[in-house]
Amino acid sequence: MTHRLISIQRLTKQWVNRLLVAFALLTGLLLTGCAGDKSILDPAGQAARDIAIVWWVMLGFSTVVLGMVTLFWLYTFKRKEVTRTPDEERRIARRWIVGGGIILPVASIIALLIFGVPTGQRMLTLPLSDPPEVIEVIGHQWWWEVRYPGAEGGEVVTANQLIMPAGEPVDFHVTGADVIHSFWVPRLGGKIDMVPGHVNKIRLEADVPAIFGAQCAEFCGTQHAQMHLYVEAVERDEYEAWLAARQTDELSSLAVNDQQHEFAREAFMSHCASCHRVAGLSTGGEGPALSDLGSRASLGAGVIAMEEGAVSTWLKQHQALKPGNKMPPHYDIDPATLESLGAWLETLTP
Ligand code: HEC
Ligand SMILES: [Cu+2]
Repeated sequence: MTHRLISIQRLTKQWVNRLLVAFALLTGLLLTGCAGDKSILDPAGQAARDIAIVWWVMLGFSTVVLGMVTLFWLYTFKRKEVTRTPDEERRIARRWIVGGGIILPVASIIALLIFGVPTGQRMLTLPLSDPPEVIEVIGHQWWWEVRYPGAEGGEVVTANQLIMPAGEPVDFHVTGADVIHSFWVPRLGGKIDMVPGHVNKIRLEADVPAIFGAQCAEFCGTQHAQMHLYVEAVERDEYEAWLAARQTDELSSLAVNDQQHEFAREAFMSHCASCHRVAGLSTGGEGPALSDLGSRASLGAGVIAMEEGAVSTWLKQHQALKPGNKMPPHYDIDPATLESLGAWLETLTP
C-alpha cells in the first residue's frame, strides 16, 4: 500500500516538473512579444518610462495578491475541521468581507493612484516658458493626416508619417474626422482619443532620434488594424530642414514644373484632385496629401512598403490590399494611365 502511494507521489512530482518546464518555455515565448517598435516595455521617452514603471508595479502587486490568494486556497485543503457557533461563523465572514472586499481594494486603488496621477500629469500640455512644437494629428478611416501649423512660410501637411524633433517636448493636438480614433505611440507614452469636433492634447518627448511605430488604438471600422503611423524623431536642425523642404512653394515647383509627367498630371486633375492635395495643384482633403508621397516609408497607412512601382500597384489593387478603404476603385481608368500616375507620384519627393 505505502509502496504504491510513493510511486503515485513520484509520478505526480514528474508531472509537476514537466508542467513547470512547459510554463517556463511558454512564458519565454510570450515575453518575446514584449520587444519591437510598438512595445510599452521598451520606453524611449520620460512619459513612456513612467508608464512602464506603473506597469511593472501593477504586475508585481497583482502577482503578490494572486500568490496570497492561492496560498489561502491551498490552506483550506490542509487545515483541520473545526466546529464553530453560527455567531463565530458570521463574525469571521464579516472580517473577510470588510478586510478583503473593502479595505484591500481601496488601499490598492489609492496606492495605484499615488503612482499613476503624477504620470498622467507629465503628459498634460501645461504652459512652459519655452512653448513646445505643436503637431496636429487627425484620424481618418483609415489613415492619418499630420499638420505642422507652426512651420515658417505656411502650414505643412503630410499623411501617414510623423516627423518630430528629438530631445524636446512636443505637443500633439489630435482630433477625428469621422469616428473616434486613438493616437498611440507606445514607446513614447500613453494613448489619447481622437474625437470628432473636439481637440485633445498630449505632450510627448523622444529622448534621442529613432523610428517608432504607432497604431490607432480605438476600434474605428473594418480596416482599424491597418491604420499604422510611421513616427520618426530627428535632430532639431534635420527637423527644420524637413519642414522647409515641405513648404507649399517648394513643393509646387516640384509638381507643376515637371514637363515629363504632364499627361499624368492632367489625369490626376480630372480623377484624383477632388480628394488629394498636391501642393500647387489641388487642395482636396478627403484622402491623404500626396505632395511628398515619394519620401514615405509605406502606402495605405502601412499596408505595402514604398518601393519602385508600389504606387501603381496600390492604384490597381488597393481594394484587394485594404478591402473597404474609402478610395473608390478606378476601373474607369486604363492601366497605362494608372501606371503613369504612379510613376509621377513617386517623383514627388522634396
Ligand atoms: C473619393 C476620394 C478619392 C479619390 C477620388 C481618390 N482617392 Fe486616393 N485615397 C483616398 C483615401 C480615403 C485614401 C486612404 C485609403 C486608406 O489608406 O485607407 C487614398 C489613398 C491613396 C494613396 C495612398 C496614400 C498614402 O499615403 O498611403 C494614393 C497614392 C492615392 N490615394 C492616389 C490616388 C490617385 C492617383 C487617384 C486618382 C486616380 C485617387 N487616389 C483618387 C481617397 C480618394
Ligand atoms: Cu482605429
